[in-house]
Amino acid sequence: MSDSTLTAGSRVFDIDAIRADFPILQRKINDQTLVYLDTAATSQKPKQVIEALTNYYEQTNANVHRGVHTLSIEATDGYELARTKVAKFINAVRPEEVIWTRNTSESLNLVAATWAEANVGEGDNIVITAMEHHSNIVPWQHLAEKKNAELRYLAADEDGLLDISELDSIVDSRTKIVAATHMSNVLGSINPIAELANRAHAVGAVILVDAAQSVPHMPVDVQALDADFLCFSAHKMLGPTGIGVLWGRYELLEVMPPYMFGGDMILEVTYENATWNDLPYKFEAGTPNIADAIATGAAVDYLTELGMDNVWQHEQELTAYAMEQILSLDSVKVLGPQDSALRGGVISFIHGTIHPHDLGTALDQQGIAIRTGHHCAMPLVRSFDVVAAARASFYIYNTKSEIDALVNGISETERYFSRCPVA
Ligand code: 7TS
Repeated sequence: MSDSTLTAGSRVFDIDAIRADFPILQRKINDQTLVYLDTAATSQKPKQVIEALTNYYEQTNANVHRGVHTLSIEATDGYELARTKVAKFINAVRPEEVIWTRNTSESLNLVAATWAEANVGEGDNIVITAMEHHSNIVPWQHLAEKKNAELRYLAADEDGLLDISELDSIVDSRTKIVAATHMSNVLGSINPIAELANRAHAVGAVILVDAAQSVPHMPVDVQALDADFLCFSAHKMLGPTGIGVLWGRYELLEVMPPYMFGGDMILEVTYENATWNDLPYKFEAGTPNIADAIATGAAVDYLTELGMDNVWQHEQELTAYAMEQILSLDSVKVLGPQDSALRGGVISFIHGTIHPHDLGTALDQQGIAIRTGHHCAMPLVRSFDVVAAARASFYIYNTKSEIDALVNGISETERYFSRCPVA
């Protein structure tokens, strides 16, 4: 398969045309063309998203939900249209179920501080997995301590897949919430959310899905997953930084207390007290991130036009190719499922003799951007008896030639270090 022959249902997945939309891909890093393999940290942005931001500030800029003048009406319409686009993208029942937040971390904290604060009591338990990002661990540790509740973990097996053999005993009648990542940002493993949801609902618990690494890459349908809450960040899916989404089932959001207080989230205020606005505004205190919401709508348009099935297929093919190439290096161990069909486009690896930071720095000299470190999943990375790993992650703009560049870069770095005298 060449890089540009992937066919899409409705249009050709034309990698050259896609790459031409991303101005940053023209940049030289250390005199080499940028090879960007760090989308799991944040994605690059197409000109359509950048233009949505510029257009908004040049043509519309006004506050929302409060003006009768043209600019304010246009800003409000754009802001709400973006919400509707996101709702459709994840198949929400209604747009009011989509709450704008700052990022996945804030969305997770919102649920912990409102729904869980009101529903988790002493002796109850919260179930998460051993492969969570810190954002889906620390809020629960904090809540469990505060409420005298127990934090339980579903383990990962030796292939880096979620071990659900103990699901029925770990999720029990005292479980109030199961909070799990849809796709691990370290292992690439995809978790069986519908199965977790089934068990959670059987014991009267709710399920929260950390979809930071799935919504950008695969079709995600909140109804098909039978989720109760789902969180993601725009910056990992072609959108701007500083904006994210909490989706929740309407009936749950409706009875949840507010997270922050202030303008826009109230219905009526007296000197003595206040009543709360309808959804989604109850959770959107203060002037929201209007420009970035509108640009998130542009990102959703871009992905929708490509088709999420095609995005996923492209990444599956890249991942299969990358796994084959990386595993052919004797010196490298890949964390997580060795079968590329069981993972998304995130490959963390450890080199036998070269520290990840040295590898990352040497690759940067060759224009290749990867992430190194604990990937904000310290307990998981440490369970492999290391404190850091290197990670390459892929998106719509990556090609097989870039994977070749990575593999050659690793070999080149090996040759360089093998020539270094050992002190
Ligand atoms: N959950 C998962 C699964 C993530 O991968 C990340 C970010 C977050 C939550 C937090 O998202 P944020 O937008 O609130 O920061 N993951 C990464 C990463 O893997 N490298 O940098 C950020």
